[in-house]
Amino acid sequence: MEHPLPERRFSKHSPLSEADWRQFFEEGYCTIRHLLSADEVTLVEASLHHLIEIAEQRAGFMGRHFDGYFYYRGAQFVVANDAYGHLEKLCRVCGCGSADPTLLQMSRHPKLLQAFADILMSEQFEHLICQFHPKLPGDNVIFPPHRDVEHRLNADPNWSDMNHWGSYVVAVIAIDPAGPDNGGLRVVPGSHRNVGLTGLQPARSQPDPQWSEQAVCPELAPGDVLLMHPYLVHWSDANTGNHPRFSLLSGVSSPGANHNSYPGECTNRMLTAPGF
Ligand SMILES: O=C(O)CCC(=O)C(=O)O
Repeated sequence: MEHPLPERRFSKHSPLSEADWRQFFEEGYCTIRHLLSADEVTLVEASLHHLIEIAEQRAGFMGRHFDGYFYYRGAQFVVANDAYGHLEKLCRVCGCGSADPTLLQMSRHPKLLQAFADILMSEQFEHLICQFHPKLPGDNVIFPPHRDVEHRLNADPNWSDMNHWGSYVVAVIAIDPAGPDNGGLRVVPGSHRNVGLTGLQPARSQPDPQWSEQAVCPELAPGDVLLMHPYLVHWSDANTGNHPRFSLLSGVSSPGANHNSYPGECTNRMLTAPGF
């Protein structure tokens, strides 16, 4: 049976082809190749390395076995320290655009905003997520199976599906090559279907044994973007490879869907896609 599709209203400047757009609604995800240029990737990479240096310096003040978060310029660094009080792992930096203007700029890249407008069917949206995931080899950072809507609901029990098609989209911007060998994202095509806000259970508490077999791990090159539907089941395993898997995440919601503040002074801003 064909999955129903919304009416496409903002295709004019969108970097998504008709096939990409359909795939997003039919399978729950799609990719955009080379959204960032090589020069833009290099700039982002330098900024992300700087965030790691900040994490290493500041973690020293947090003490032995510290496992929690601290703020720097409004960005929330989620870290764990070892027995000597050194940084053991940097799990993520939420609201990282607060700490670095390049990251904010790239998380609001004009082409990305045009894709967001196309998916959310609105030229305006609220910027909620601007996040760095380092996923260094051996750091053992994992993201268990979940649907992003679970996080939206945890943050805001009054979260509303304003556009009736999920009202949220996240872009995972690859800064390093990403795939099954370095803890790449695994997505379960079609797992966003027949899911709604009412009675939603965490994917973790009701795992479907078929997810592991059905999951795919899209290979991404630096500058590529994976777009995910908020009801899509996804996860990532530890990076057991030899190369980092840096990604910059940017997530936006339909106006009126969210009623909570997200970490980072760069978040909760209403954005308008250019050119419409
Ligand atoms: O970056 C990853 O490996 C996982 C990201 C993810 O699952 C999320 O942010 O919802």
